[in-house]
Amino acid sequence: MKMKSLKEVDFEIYSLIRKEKKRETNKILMIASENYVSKAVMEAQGSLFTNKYAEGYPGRRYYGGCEYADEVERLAQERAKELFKAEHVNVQPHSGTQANMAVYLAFLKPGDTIMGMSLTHGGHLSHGSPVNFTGKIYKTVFYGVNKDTGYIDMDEVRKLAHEHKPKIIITGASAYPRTIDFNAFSEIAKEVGAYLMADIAHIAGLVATGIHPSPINASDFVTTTTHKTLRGPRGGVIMCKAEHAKGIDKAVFPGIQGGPLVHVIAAKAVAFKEALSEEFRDYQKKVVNNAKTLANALKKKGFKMVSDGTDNHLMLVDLTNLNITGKEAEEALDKAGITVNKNTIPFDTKPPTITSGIRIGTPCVTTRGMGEDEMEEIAEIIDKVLKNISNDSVIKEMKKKVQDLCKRFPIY
Ligand code: DSN
Repeated sequence: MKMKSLKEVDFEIYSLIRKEKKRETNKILMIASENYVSKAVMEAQGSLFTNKYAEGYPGRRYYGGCEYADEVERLAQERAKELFKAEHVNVQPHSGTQANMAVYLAFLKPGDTIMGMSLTHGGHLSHGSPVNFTGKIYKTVFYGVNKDTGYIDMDEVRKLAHEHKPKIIITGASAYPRTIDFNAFSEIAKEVGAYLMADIAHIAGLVATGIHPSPINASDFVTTTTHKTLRGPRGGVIMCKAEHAKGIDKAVFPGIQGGPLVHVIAAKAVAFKEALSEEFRDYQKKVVNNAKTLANALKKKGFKMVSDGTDNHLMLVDLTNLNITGKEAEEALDKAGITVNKNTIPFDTKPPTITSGIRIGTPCVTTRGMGEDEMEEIAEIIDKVLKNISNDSVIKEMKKKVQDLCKRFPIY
């Protein structure tokens, strides 16, 4: 077979990749769940392991020719175990939601009660949202944050757990800026005889480097994505105690998935190796410092933060005092070259398509090498844009500043 380049075979897709590269290069990406992977991760993910079928697990596959796929998967497992100090790891889930789904399939029956953080308070779709399979298959109970403090209301968690006796309690969030007390969740789960699952998709990089407390000992299951703060390829992972290993592995394959994505598992292995380095720990420290600096700078300019700040890689800005919606803020910032996402704030009165807030994260800008000075500059730009959302000349002026910052901190 004569191999042709992408440009020759499909110019449309080739051009779109070029455009995306420009977008990722020339804009300041501040979506808290995104990151820039290393070239090594991309090379592994773009490798010819995409050609290989490997249903099953290392040493017990349903296909021949898996000797190298086995080695790849074993390396990924061993590195993940070392990184998170986990007893057992499954690196096959295609995504974070698939990882969660496998835990539920393994240990719950349809109609069982699951308890998770409300989506509008910062939780995730796969933690019981009515529009997700979890909300359709299981009975759901939601806890949230305290209205005054913005912190998870552990008294409410305990009260609801005792009242509803869930089979599983889910901790972990997509838009929660504060440290999660996994031990407190564990105590409550034990009191009511529930399993505890910690979904650390957002904070995995912080957990891996000890910057956020680890839920490994406190939980029965820990799930994560690999592409957020962990800075790997898009995908999921499940970690669990050895006693649950068989159930988890059977639930992933053949329970909910067929052939694993060996090329993605190879890229996960590379990312885990990178995450074991001192340099990665330093990166995670900077991610958190940058988030704190940005949140403080915005606060000084009069911005209101849910929970009044951040302990991790993200912040949730409550825009109600500015009288603009999350949607308007997202659009105005994007025009100036800063990409964030509109986000509901706890007790939001606006729908998720509009929202009263925006979520801002620092993993991408920190990967670019930006530091505290740049966070001050970004706060200045965000402030000017959001206080002048209809003023095109201010937006233009801010766009220039964004482009200048991007030039000083190239990505690849
Ligand atoms: N994990 C969500 C996010 O935080 O962006 C998407 O599912």
